[in-house]
Amino acid sequence: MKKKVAIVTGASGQDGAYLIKLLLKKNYKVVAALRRNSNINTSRLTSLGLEHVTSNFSKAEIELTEFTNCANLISKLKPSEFYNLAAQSFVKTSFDQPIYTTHVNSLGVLNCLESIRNFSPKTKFYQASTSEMYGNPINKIMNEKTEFAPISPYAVSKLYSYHMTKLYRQAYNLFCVNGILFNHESPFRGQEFVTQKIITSLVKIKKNKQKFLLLGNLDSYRDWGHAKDYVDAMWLMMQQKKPSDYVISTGKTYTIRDFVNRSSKYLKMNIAWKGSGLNEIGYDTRTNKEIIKINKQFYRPAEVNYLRGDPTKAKKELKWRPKYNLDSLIADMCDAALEKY
Ligand code: NAP
Ligand code: F7E
Repeated sequence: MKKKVAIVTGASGQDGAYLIKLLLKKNYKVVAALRRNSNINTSRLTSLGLEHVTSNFSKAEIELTEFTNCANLISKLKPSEFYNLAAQSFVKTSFDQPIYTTHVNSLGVLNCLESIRNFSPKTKFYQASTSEMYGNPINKIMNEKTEFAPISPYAVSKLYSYHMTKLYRQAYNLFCVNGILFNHESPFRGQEFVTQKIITSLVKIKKNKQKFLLLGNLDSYRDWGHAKDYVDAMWLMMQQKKPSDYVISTGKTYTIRDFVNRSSKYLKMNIAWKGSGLNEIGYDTRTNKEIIKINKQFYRPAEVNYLRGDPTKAKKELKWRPKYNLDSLIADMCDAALEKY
């Protein structure tokens, strides 16, 4: 039987690497779509053994904001599945670069959708939508029916593509799905995101390679899962008879402070807190040394305070079964950091 071809944008990112590995395991021919960089930045792919071109794995250049790049790649390969994971994905940066963020996260997605509509209408399309689109709703648990009220340029840009993805499904009958994914982490998580920053810093502090961990708002709640589980859900969405949108989350939520406490416990560090607001500190109870400080620069102009997703639809319709919980996610990230540093 002829192998299915899948294109994955954002292939150098956290999810891209895990998804490509999964698709290759499922016997796809995979094209890793990457943008030009002055340095080779495919270390995540390399660490999964994906360095060289093989009969099933190749690389292609794509800059999402360049329509011709999207159109040429899609019209040439006419893939069975197109996973759009590329984005300016850091919420804080979106406040400093709102126009760039919108170009990539909104118009870039429209470039892909238009290319599929015009040149390969049988291609199934996955859009990496996000729980950030909810903002701060009244509901304490969010599902596919919860109203969106985005409060960052990132979230607004993603809401545009969410609606476009839905529109191309409804207006042109294309197979287009939105995965509304809540925060997901892994040893591949970028250094600037809070989970990786906490774990990497605690490991370095433990090994006397760093003095302090500087954080922003400790009181926001996040629903954190493992990226490996979440790429399974992406693939499952694309195998359904009918395209639809799905929330992917754990259903549990914890504060940033909880995440620090659980990570330090795993690393056998004893941290206690004192003070409040900008004056709060975390200190090592054995040495009395201050190791965590709050710094205003890590606060955002507007904050999503509480995220907790209801994955009932995905569990029922996709039979999605995540394997990790918060503690096994933390263990995986800590073990990787301990080995690295
Ligand atoms: P990530 O690690 O930041 O990866 C983003 C990828 O997009 C990188 O490969 C990056 O390439 C690429 N990219 C950025 N701008 C591009 C452009 N103009 N043209 C082509 N490629 C571009 O993100 P992630 O955590 O894997 O997330 C994957 C997707 O899911 C993103 O769309 C993100 O917004 C969304 N999402 C993530 C989460 C989460 O918790 N991780 C939750 C919900 C939704 P470079 O390496 O060259 O920079
Ligand atoms: O922040 C707080 C911060 O940057 C989480 C992206 O993948 O998930 C991610 O977005 C929370 C926020 O992720 C620091 O204020 C405190 O409340 O790890 P984060 P995010 O903004 O939730 C969503 C679903 C996506 O779609 C995004 O692409 O942690 N926080 N102190 C801090 N955050 C950071 N980064 N650094 C701090 O020092």
